[in-house]
Amino acid sequence: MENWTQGWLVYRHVEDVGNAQLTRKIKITGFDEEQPMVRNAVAEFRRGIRGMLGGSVTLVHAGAMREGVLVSCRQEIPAEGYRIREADGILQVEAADGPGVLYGIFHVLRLVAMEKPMRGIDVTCRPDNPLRMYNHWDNMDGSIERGYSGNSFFFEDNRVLVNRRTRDYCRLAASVGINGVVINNVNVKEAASWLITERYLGQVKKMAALFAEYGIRLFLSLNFAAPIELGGPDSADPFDEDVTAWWRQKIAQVYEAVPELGGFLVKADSEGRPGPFTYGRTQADGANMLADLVRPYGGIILWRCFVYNCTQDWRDTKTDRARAAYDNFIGTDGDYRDNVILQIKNGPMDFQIREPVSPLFGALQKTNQMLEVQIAQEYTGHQIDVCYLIPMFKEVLDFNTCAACPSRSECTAPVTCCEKRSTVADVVSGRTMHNGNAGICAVCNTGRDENWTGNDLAGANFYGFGRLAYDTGLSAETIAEEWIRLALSNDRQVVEHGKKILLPSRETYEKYTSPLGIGWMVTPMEHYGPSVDGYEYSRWGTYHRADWQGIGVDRTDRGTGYAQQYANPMACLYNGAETCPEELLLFFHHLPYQHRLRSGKTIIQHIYDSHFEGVEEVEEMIRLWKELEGKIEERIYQNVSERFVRQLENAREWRDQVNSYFYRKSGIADEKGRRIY
Ligand code: GCV
Repeated sequence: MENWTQGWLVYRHVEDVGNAQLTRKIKITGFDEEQPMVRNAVAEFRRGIRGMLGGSVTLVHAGAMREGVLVSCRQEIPAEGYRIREADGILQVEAADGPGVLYGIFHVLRLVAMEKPMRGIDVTCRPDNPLRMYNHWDNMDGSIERGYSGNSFFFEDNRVLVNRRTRDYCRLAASVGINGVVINNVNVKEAASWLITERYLGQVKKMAALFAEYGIRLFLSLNFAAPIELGGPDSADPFDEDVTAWWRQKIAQVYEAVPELGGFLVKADSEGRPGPFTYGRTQADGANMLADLVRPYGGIILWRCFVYNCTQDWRDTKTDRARAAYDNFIGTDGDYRDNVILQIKNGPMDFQIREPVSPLFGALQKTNQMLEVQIAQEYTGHQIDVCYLIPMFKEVLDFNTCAACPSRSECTAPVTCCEKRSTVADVVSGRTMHNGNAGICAVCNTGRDENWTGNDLAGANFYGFGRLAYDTGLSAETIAEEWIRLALSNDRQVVEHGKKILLPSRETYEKYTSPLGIGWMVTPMEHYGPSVDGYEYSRWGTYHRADWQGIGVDRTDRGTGYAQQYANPMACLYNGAETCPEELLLFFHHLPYQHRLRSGKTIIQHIYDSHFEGVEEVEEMIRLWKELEGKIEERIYQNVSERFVRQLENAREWRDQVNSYFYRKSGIADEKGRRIY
């Protein structure tokens, strides 16, 4: 029998801080009680209150209520938003639509779960981002590309699964405001191409309908070469009339069967995938062809910008993978239909533990943009190591692109801010664009493991991404605390220790892995554990360029010129070794080991120190975790403890391999005389 947990919706018994009286009854006005989202909200409410406060909840159909929850319709409230206020024993949840009702109820349940009194409350919430999505890289055979928590719960043996677990997934997603989900891998393998064929449309429809009950639109990843693969014309050229005719008929067939479908996600001309470049067309030509065909059905095309040369010669120091997204897309700015959104990875490389923000944000001025982050911990510890990623996503969202800066085209003295900020959050919220087609998505970290995410603590990323996507103003700490209280316990020590473990964990991981923004140094293909030269002489364009004198990639105007892809204030900042933020120093500069950082330390000493510190910090996390034994569910305690053993081993391996490597390259000893091999 397959078992799974309820994650942060476990609704364990909590103390009544005066909320019980307010939540014994629920009444719906202005909405049809039978509308699926409203019905699901009520069912969730009853289930949650029963679990947390005991007793039952009455659904009141008519007449006045002296105390209870009153859900009502208020057209003035923005789409997917809600207001919660209490007066005289009535807790009003007001919204204009079904998602608003669902989100409002989940908010109430969150407050009850965190033991927050609701008397006198008055809060209004609305989503900061129009699209808030999980992208799953699940394959039809049930495997998951970069999956670290078991097989897929969407697919098994080339079948689409729609069952109780699918519903629980929807509940988890909706509870944090997710409103779009791509269910299949962007690397659309043969079997997955069949998802748009008759054989599968029935099941896809079933899943899309279930998703819709929770305010979630289902999207599919599409193979750009589907016409060829599915027995249509022998081409995928977007300008070929036979090709467009094939797509027109195909898309009509898909939408007829699945009218709820949100649209398609496309990885084209990337890592061996076919695309418009194959036919001498631009990325916009490819995206627009599909966009025109899905428009009559209200569909959108999410078009990924992960386009680069993955057959580079490592001897070639001029080609720079970091430049690729910008070089391939900037020339097409303004060429896209308004139902196309360019989906851009947060950094120019590939989800490393530290990267600068992609220069496409802000540089694209007339194109809808969506931020893509990765909560699947491909390069950040495989959900064995703890790595709470919300602080990183906050940094990305807060990054000032300088797009609106008056001196964006002059090279003034490097500045870090100006009066007119234009952050990534501004861009992807659609606030700076005309039609509001924008948002955030995360490559998801779930699988069929009992606890959804492999390491229970990785649940904080699954939860936190959704919360942040809905409300980018939330702090990483607030989100961490919410998740701990909901998923682990309200116990004071659990909350405090939990935060002490989660909040610095991204920097801890960075310390024991690759230093100062250089990235990689991972075991090739697998991407867990150290291999300093693993990719150094490969075709992937991911080099550290270390020799006996120094390390780093020169991406300044004397090197690959990548720094110049940013608006001038940022370009100037990154271009100078003295002004470059130190955590990114080796991303932008090739420097001698003896180069002094602002701390007064040399680069080589920083490498040694940070690697020793990283391991010490893991030891401290383990110490804190051990103190929680008996205070949290035993299963969770054991799950995380077992992973910590592996994390410590991993951290030590990284420390020793990286330190020894650079000691051997540089011949410079550790000032503190510690053991280096
Ligand atoms: C789905 C990286 C990963 C690939 C992934 C790719 C992408 O290269 O290693 O597994 O492919 O990114 O984002 O398309």
